[in-house]
Amino acid sequence: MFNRFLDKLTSDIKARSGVPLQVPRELAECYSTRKQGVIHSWAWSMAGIRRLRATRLDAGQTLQVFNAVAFPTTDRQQPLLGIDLLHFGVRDRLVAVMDFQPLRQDLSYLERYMGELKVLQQRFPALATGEEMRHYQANRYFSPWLLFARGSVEELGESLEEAFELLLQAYWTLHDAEQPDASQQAQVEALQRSYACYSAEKDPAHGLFASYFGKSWADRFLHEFLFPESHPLKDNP
Ligand code: BLA
Repeated sequence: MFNRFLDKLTSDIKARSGVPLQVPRELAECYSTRKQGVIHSWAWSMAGIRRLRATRLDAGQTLQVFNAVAFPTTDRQQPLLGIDLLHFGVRDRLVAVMDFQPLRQDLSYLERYMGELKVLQQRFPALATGEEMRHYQANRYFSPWLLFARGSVEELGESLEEAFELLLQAYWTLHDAEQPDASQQAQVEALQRSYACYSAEKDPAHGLFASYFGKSWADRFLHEFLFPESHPLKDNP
């Protein structure tokens, strides 16, 4: 059900001359041997974005997922783009999270980057229902204006697609306006690494991946593909 989201993202990446990054074959595509399900992943780099990754999990009526994160080059302090959309078909339950994930929470940072997201939140109240977080802390790498909702396709579906397109557009506008600044590079690198470690630790998807593809695949996917900077043994640029 999220193919149109993936198509929109990839066509934007193409229009911006994104270059595919190599993803190890076993991580790029994996069929479950335990349940009905397949997971596909892609990654690109482009001007000002060192890594933009996307994942589609197709487990039929049980679960559909579209997940994507953009990691800007470290000469940019701009937030990461974070998208996590899930649909549990049997119960018709959508979980939709879309955010400009901030590296810092101080007011000047938020004021500098979150204006357009705030506008989107006001425009799509159905997608910003003040859901409680159970796994993550809301003030760590999530903005106060994230779009986060749980509900049925009928309740959320239409606004979700529209909001996704506008969110992408707003992120590109923010991205194009950003002035690279190499003087903050070490700090941004540390903050992005900390985001990756935190996200890898808290990611509620690990158990789900393990149940479909086994624990060792899930560990590898988490530390090698989703959050390579969280890898305890590798020193990633
Ligand atoms: C929640 N994300 C979830 C849940 C699952 C996933 C199973 C719990 C469902 C629930 O709360 O009802 C699944 N996450 C995935 C999958 C991938 C993944 C399959 O990363 C893999 C590719 N999560 C992100 C990003 C954001 C994010 C980039 O990966 C930011 C927008 C947010 N996911 C996010 C939030 C929740 C969530 C805020 C709710 C968690 C909570 O309640 O604390």
